[in-house]
Formats: sequence, C-alpha cells, structure tokens
Amino acid sequence: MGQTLTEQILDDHLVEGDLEPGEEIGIEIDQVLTQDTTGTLVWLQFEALGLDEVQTELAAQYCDHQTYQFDFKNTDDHRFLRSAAGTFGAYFSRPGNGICHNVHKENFAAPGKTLLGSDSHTPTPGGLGQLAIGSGGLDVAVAMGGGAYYIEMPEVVEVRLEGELPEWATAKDVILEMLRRLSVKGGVGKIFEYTGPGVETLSVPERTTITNMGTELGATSSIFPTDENTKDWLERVGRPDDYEELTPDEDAEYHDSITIDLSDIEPLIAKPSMPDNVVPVREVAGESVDQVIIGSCTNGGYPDILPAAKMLEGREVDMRTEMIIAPGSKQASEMLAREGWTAELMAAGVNFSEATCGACIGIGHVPASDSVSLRTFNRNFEGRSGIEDDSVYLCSPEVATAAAIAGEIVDPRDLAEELGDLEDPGFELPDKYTGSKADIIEPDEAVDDDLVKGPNIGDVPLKDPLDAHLEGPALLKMDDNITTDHIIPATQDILMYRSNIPKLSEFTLSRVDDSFADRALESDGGFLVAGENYGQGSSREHAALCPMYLGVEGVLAQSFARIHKANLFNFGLLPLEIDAETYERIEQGDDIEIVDDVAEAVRSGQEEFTIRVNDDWEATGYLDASAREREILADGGKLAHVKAKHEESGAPADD
Ligand code: MIC
Ligand code: SF4
Repeated sequence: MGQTLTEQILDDHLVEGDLEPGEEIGIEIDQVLTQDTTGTLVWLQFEALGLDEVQTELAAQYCDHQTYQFDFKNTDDHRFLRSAAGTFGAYFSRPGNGICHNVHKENFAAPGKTLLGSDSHTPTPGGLGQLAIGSGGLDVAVAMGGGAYYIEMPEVVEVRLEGELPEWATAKDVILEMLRRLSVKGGVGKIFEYTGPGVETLSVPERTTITNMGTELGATSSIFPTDENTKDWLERVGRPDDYEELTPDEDAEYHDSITIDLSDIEPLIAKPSMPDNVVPVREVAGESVDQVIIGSCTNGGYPDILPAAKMLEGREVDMRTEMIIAPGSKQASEMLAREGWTAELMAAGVNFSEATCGACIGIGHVPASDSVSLRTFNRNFEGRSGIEDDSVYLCSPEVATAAAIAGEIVDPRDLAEELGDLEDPGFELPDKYTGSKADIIEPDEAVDDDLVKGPNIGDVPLKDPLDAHLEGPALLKMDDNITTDHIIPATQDILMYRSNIPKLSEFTLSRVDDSFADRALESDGGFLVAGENYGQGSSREHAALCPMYLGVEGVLAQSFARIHKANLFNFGLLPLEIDAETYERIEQGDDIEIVDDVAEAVRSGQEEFTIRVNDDWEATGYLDASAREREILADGGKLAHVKAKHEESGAPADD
C-alpha cells in the first residue's frame, strides 16, 4: 500500500513505533523553534536537564510576542533568550524582527524536514511541505537535546481541493470553510493533507495561511505537497537548494477525505468569540466597525498586506474606524516601505505597528468597550484581545480592508459594485524577498556565551512522584472548549511573569473565576472538571505548570486538546476522561477520591479508574496514555522523569 506524504516524512524520521493511527510513535526532529513567551522555560528546562548544546540541525529562538518591552521583565527575558541561544547554539531573531512562524518560513523552513516548536501555530510551514508540529516547551527542550518527539500517530485526512478561487475569495476563506464544517475540535488526532488539482492554484503564502489555521481545528498538523509553486517561492526567498519534490504515493490511502471546490468559496467571517463561528460575510453586513487589524502569523506577510495597500490607494479609512497593519515580519515592513506602499497606506489613515504578535494577545490596540474589531488573525477567544466581552471577528485582508473603507462589515463584492472602481487586488508575490538579515544572529556570531538571568527569571518547579492516594475537592467546574487563554491569559499584565511561575500562578484560571488561585492554594490539592476539548489553543505549558504549582492533582474532562494533554503528563497531572453523565453530576466543591492506588495503577497500564464522589456515588475515569506517558506521570512529570533516567544511565536526555 502506498504512503501519504505525511507517512513518507514520518517514516523517514521514525525512531520508535509503527505508523498505525492511535499508536505512539517517536520521531527525530530536524529543526526546532521557540519564541519569547514559551522560550524562557524551554531554555531553563534545557539547562535543568544538564544539556549543553543544541543537537538538532537547526534551532531558532524568536522574540516576537511581547516586543514593546513595557516592563524590564520582558527585556530581561529577551536578554536571557539571546544569552541562551548564544550559549547553547541557536539562531537568535531580535525583538521586532517578526513573528516566529513568518520569520521561520521565510528563512529556514524546508520541505521534508520535521519541525517542532513551542507555539501552537508551528504547523505554518506545512504549506511548503515541512512536517511541523506544535508542542509544550519541555518537549522542545528534549528534542533540541537530541531526544525523540513522541505523538500518537494521527489519522491522515485528505482535503482534496478542486477548482479555483473566484474573485474576492481567498485562502483565509478556505480555512474558515474548514472550520465552519469541522469545528474547533474537528481536527483533534488528525493531520490534514491537501491534495487535488486546486493545490497548484495556490501560492506558498496562501497555503501557509491554511496550514497556520489548521491549529484552530485542533489538528496535529496540516501539510501540502511541493510543486513548481514551492520551488518558485523558495527561489524568491533566496533558498532554491532547499527545494525537494514531495508528493503522496498514487495509491496512498487516507483515513478520510473531504472535498472543497475552491470555486464555491465566498468571503467568510468568524463571528465572536470562536474561530469556528463562521458565516458568509453578507450575513453580518452592516455591522459598524471600530477597528480593523491586518497582520499576525496567519495573514501578516508582504503578499497579505499588499491587497490592503492596493484597495486603499487613493482612498481613506472611514472616520468611524481605526486601521492598523501589524506585519508578520520586519522583512514585510521593509519591502512595503521600499516600494512606497507604506506611504500610501499611511496617507489613507493606516497606522503601522512593529512586526510583533502584540494585538493578537491583547498587547496594544486593545479594542474599546462595546466595540467591534475585525482582524485577519486566527483566534478570537473571548477576552484575548485584552478586554472582557470583546467582539472580535476573523476574516481575510480583503474583507478587513473593505470594512475599513466602508466603516462597517461589507462583502467586498458588494463594496466593489457600489464603488464601481474597486478591483479585486489578487494575490501577488514579490519578485524577491529583499529584506535585510541584520536581525538574525547566527550561532557562530553569538554575542553571549553564558546565561544572563534577570531577577524575574526563576527556576522551573518540580513535582513529587504521583501519590498512591489522590483526594480533594472539585475546585472548579468549567464548560466545553476551555482555552489555555482561560487557564493562563497572555495579556501584558500577566505575560511578563512567564519566567516566574510562583507569581504567574496567581493568575491561573482568573478569567473563569478570580478566586481560583487562592482557593487552590488553600485546599492543597484537588481537581479541575471540564467538558469537551479542555485546553484548546496555545501550546503554553504554563497552563499545566501553574495548576500543578497550586497543588492541582488532576483534570477530569470529557475530552482534551492534544498539546495540553501532553503538557499535563509533562507536569505530572492526571488527565482522566469522564462521560457526559459524570460531568453533569459532579458539582464544584464535591469531594473527589480516586479509589485505586493511583501511582501503581498508572504504572501498570490500568485504563479505568474509580472516581468516588462525596463518599456517595462512583463513576469511571479513563486514562488514555502510552507506557511512556504513564512513566512520566508517575515520576511527577517529564523533567523529573528524564533527569532520573539521565542520572541512572549517564546517557543523553532522550527519554
Ligand atoms: C497564541 O497564539 O496563543 C500564542 C501566544 O502564540 C501561544 C504561545 C504562548 O502562549 O506563548 C501559542 O499559540 O502556542
Ligand atoms: Fe503570535 Fe497570534 Fe500567531 Fe500566536 S497566533 S504566534 S500570538 S500572531
């Protein structure tokens, strides 16, 4: 039987296991990336593991999420990260050089290679045939030290593209259509592999908009084959030798197949406050718009911003609306500036931000209360923009610019008809990506050869091995689709404590219940209870580490998001799946006891655990974990586990 493209790449990198869906596999990682808000823990853990040199072909440290450096704590983090990159042998991309996914795509991503990144949108370069996966920082640290990365072999689902996008429909609308059909949990345990004649109608940056937002489906990754467009794009970014032809075997068998006829795609928009709340733009037309932002790792490249510049040439942003461009990379800004487009946009009333994540996580450009913001980003989880009860819509640059011109949501096709002289700007690539490389410090140019830690950079707390007896209150009962933004928000006031876990923990779940952290500390133990898809969104391991620090011992949920579940194992928290009836019956405050000898049961492979509630009724919790995950959990987390193994054998940390 032939192989899918995903299977081919995994096979080339397989170090353990079989490519059977649901089975755990270990793969070798060629490249890693990390960024400023997850990177500090990555390097602190790399250090704690006793590792002293990057072992992967390439490692890159970006400073992109919080580049305004409002507080010395952010700047200290950046200085520490530069020193870590220098000390251990990684590329360092200076603050303001751009968002990790954009800069990595433009400078390092290569077809056929594996990439592991401590950011959930790491799958972005799947658009050029790289198998890229997001994970918690500890997994990145281990991979960077030469260890394998373990995942459950996903189901490979074909997304067959036919036809060609009509005028005003874009790649963003393709992935919004996927979200409309499949929902934010439709991709859990899956890799989406794009095939079919429609593929060749999309350029690499259009493909990477689709693969970037595959994360919002909950997917492990998304990937496109390579072709003339990939070759052409790699030439434009000055890396023609990185091209490799990659296609699935003709007789490849997919677990499932979805067909999208591109010619049926129309401008779509995700309404507040979930990326799968997708409707045709026409359905919400007429809604007044206060803010428009074009940018982010989804649509922040030069060719994503160019349509806005073309649409606004000779026009002005409506008086009711503020429009901001947040470029994905400084290279995009530099090229737009050199070609005069920045001046055109500024003359139209547009403001430019640094090339940073910024507004995407509520750092700057926080919307006004009761206002509408249209963004070309990938997430619109409630409160993520920096204000509770926000109203953030997600759309393409064309739909966003049309709204900026009209001052209200409008389908660009209708605006074009109304204005008479507004043409579809199309999607145009630059002849060459000509931005300077001044902000990338190569490992052999390193400025530092020792770690520089400011006062806000603490140690990573360790947990004791799992107890035989787990008992405590249901500290908090939550709904479906709780995001890691709920668990540890990423807004500026909180983000600056990412390297200081005791302080950061004070904000745990504050967006759901601001008394949670105090109650958890006082109770010294207990459980979280949640519905479906608990922990979707960001890869931030802080969302497991902080509850662990507060004494939480386990999470009882109807289902878990992939990266977060791995993070729960990595920090020694027991993730038990419960059914809908048990979820309904458990009340916040109930006394929960796991009746079995938990440590022993976890190690021995037991799958069903008896949950005793209020000493009154019992239910079953299921532990879906590999033998490796069970050992990690029982040892009190991956750091403790790898260190123990390392000490035992004196071998490199490759668990
Ligand atoms: C996000 O988009 O939520 C983030 C901020 O990029 C996170 C990483 C983080 O929390 O630092 C992600 O996607 O993993
Ligand atoms: Fe940055 Fe937003 Fe992309 Fe996350 S989703 S990497 S915060 S731009």
